[in-house]
Amino acid sequence: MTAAGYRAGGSITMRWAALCVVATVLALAGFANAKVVEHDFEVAYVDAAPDCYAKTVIGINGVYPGPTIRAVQGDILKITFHNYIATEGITMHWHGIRQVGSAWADGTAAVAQCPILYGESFTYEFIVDRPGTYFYHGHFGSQRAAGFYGALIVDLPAGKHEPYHYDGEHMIIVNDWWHRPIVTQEQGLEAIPFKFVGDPQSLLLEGRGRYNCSAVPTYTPAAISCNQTDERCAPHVMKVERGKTYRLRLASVASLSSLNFKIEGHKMKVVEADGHNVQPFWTDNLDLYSGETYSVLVSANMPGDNYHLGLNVRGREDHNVPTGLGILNYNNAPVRQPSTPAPKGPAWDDFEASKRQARKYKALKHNPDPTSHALDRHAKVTRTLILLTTQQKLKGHIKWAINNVTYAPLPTPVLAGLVYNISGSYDTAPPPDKMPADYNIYAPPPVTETNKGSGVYQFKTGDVVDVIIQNCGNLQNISENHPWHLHGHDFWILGYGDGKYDPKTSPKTFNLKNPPMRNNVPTFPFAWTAIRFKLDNPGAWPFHCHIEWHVHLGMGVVFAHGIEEVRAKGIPNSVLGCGLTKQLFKLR
Ligand SMILES: *[C@@H]1O[C@H](CO)[C@@H](O)[C@H](O)[C@H]1NC(C)=O
Ligand SMILES: *[C@@H]1O[C@H](CO)[C@@H](O)[C@H](O)[C@H]1NC(C)=O
Ligand SMILES: *[C@@H]1O[C@H](CO)[C@@H](O)[C@H](O)[C@H]1NC(C)=O
Ligand SMILES: *[C@@H]1O[C@H](CO)[C@@H](O)[C@H](O)[C@H]1NC(C)=O
Ligand SMILES: *[C@@H]1O[C@H](CO)[C@@H](O)[C@H](O)[C@H]1NC(C)=O
Ligand SMILES: [Cu+2]
Repeated sequence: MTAAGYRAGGSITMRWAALCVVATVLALAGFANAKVVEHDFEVAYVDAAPDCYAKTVIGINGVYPGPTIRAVQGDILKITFHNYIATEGITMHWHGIRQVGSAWADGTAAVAQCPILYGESFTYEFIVDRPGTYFYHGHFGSQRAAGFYGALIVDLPAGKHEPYHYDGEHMIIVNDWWHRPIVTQEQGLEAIPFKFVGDPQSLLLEGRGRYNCSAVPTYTPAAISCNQTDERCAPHVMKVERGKTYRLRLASVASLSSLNFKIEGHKMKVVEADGHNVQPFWTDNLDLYSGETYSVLVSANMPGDNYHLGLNVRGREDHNVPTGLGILNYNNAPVRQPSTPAPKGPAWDDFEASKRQARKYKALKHNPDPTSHALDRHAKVTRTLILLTTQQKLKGHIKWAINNVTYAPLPTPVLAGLVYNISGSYDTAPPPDKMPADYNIYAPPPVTETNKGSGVYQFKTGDVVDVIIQNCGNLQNISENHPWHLHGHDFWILGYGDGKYDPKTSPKTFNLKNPPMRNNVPTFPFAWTAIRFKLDNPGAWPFHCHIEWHVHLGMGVVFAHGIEEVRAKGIPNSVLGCGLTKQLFKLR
């Protein structure tokens, strides 16, 4: 293991035009004491045993999960990745960071940049302009599911305070976990017949869970991999002192499952969602969809020494996936998992409970953070997209499609394709804005064959866009949650509605008073979700289901705007080199 080369307060070297952009933004935003936060991340396969079952994962500086990055609002992050994996390219996405003025640093393979190849290094350089709870994760293939992620926390500058009080804080990344390698899982999804990844073997808190090794047949190769006394799968412990209040930051990097988090005997006051403070509300269980982050306040005001932290599957039949367990430990008492029953939230199919909770999120009236804009309810909506999400087939392969197009990334990054106007780097025909008005969402598609595409929804800077995501059933007419994540922008959540979206009546139900601003939103079974956002950050930005296996099957689109501005500022050559960008260097 190599120690991360951490340096703070270093001087800014004007290496790229892009950095000048960052510096300008910095000066404009008036972050007086901004510093440069640098890290060196060496990426390699490492042996891990998150749930007692040894497995090769993608580690950073020899560890899994990756190190927590901490910075102050306004800081410039300069994170250099060195790829030591001989057989895989890598990229890193900074989830929830809008990349204002640095679209090339968003870390999405096929959209923002070329993958970082074996033996190569690449530096991400961007400003963290908003305080909050974020995370970073690989965005090439399904590498997030291979353990390639970590936390990113942005603090308020000294002297500024959140509109809530706490004495200490903790961070827990939650995840669902499989024993089979991602390449095997991906191959199954692409196969005919389709082989689904199935239920997770475990649920992890901060990279720790527990698989029942006695269930593994002895004298099999699997038995050698499973060791219940391996200390790497000792439960995660959250230490508290009685009488104090803690800010618990949570993030879900789950590949498939919607999750629900509980603390035995304790209520949680939800105060932050996806980097925005929200109107506080109390709950005894918290739904977390993949891609979401939260802060909850927990008062350590109970007698006793140890309480369960519990994580359960929501939204899809879990076939008894065991509760992921951690421990809330008081006053340094001896740590032990309580013998009380594991905490359980609502039943997996209690969607009404999830909808009630989703509707509790409201924007804070007086938000001290000016980057959390309130919705201008008089703003003219310049375009409305109604995106129907269906499961269909492409020459026998199961796919997810948006308005009858399954997104198939091409090898040239879309941003470079647009900036350099490279013919053939994406489909120039724009994908459809609307679903067919007479579409029956309560039945599988009448014609299951879909179309493969790499088109881009192009907008003008300043456009205000409403996007309706219409969820329906899969090929078996089973409808599930899909959490949607937007890169480069936050959006207002205007509302959720059951059934089919009606352009005439549904908008009347929108919350235009205090919609929360977020970058992630769930859709519920046979229901629609409406969001609005302003295109004010030039670049090419994916909008996709955050379920790793769904995006792999084409459940996403790309939005772009302001390419002239990106072109004027320039993108670094380090993001080029693959696909049709090779022609820019006149390679033979
Ligand atoms: C673990 O698996 C064994 C064998 O299947 C079973 O007897 C035991 O009850 C399980 N333990 C737990 C805690 O589930
Ligand atoms: C299981 O892990 C413990 C603790 O690391 C170690 O002492 C023990 O030898 C391991 N057992 C096997 C069978 O590898
Ligand atoms: C992009 O290239 C095409 C030809 O491939 C040309 O017709 C078009 O005008 C170019 N667009 C811009 C913005 O340069
Ligand atoms: C699909 O499921 C929905 C919701 O359960 C149901 O109302 C509908 O009748 C089903 N459609 C078919 C064709 O089975
Ligand atoms: C989707 O596209 C396929 C292939 O072009 C076509 O056969 C089918 O009718 C389309 N479905 C809808 C609902 O438009
Ligand atoms: Cu999905």
